[in-house]
Amino acid sequence: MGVVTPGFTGRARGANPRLPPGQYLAEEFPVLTAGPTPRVSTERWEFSVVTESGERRSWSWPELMALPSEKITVDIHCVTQWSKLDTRWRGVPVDSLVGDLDTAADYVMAHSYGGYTTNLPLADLLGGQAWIAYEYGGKPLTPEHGGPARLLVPHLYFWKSAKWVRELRLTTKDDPGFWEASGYHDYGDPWREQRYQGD
Ligand SMILES: Nc1nc2c(c(=O)[nH]1)N[C@H]1C(S)=C(S)[C@@H](COP(=O)(O)O)O[C@H]1N2
Ligand SMILES: [Mo]
Repeated sequence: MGVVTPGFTGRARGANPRLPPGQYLAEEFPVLTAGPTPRVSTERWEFSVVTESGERRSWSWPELMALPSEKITVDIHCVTQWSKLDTRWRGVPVDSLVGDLDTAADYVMAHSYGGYTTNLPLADLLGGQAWIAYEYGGKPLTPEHGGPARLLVPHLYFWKSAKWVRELRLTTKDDPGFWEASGYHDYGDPWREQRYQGD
């Protein structure tokens, strides 16, 4: 080593500043699902938030649709290294679903139809950082991408954005979810490249 070839001194040279380390730009929208795609009709769809003491709040599809929603344009980053910029969604902020619940919980386990789980700090779902998203690109979210509704937490790696989300379970302890239990990072900040446990 010791020889520096001009033009190759920095990997970041000319790189898109919106791309976290180790990521590349995807034009398409890849589908990443562990297992089959659950088909959940909006008639039987239900979403709940449950506190550590067992207090439960549930919303039917019409009830979710009746809540104020937001249009969101965000960059998303998958741990398999694709990022997609300026993705457009509509959803209900998690703040309005969890906001005034009586809880001392610091963590959340998101549970999906089909059995997928992922863990996050409660604080990362609040403050306008996370949504229950039901539209993508101006259209209803397709089943492949988590429709009728998915969690959207764009500031963390995209495996935290649970598709077909069914329940947010508030907990006082940080238990690992599906990917976290097989070695993926508990937090998953793409800007700190927290891909695996220990990163
Ligand atoms: N229920 C469920 N949610 C999931 C997954 C999954 O397998 N099941 N995969 C995760 C992973 S690893 C990624 S990168 C994104 C992919 O979302 P997409 O298929 O819409 O691109 O969903 C996340 N949410
Ligand atoms: Mo992923």
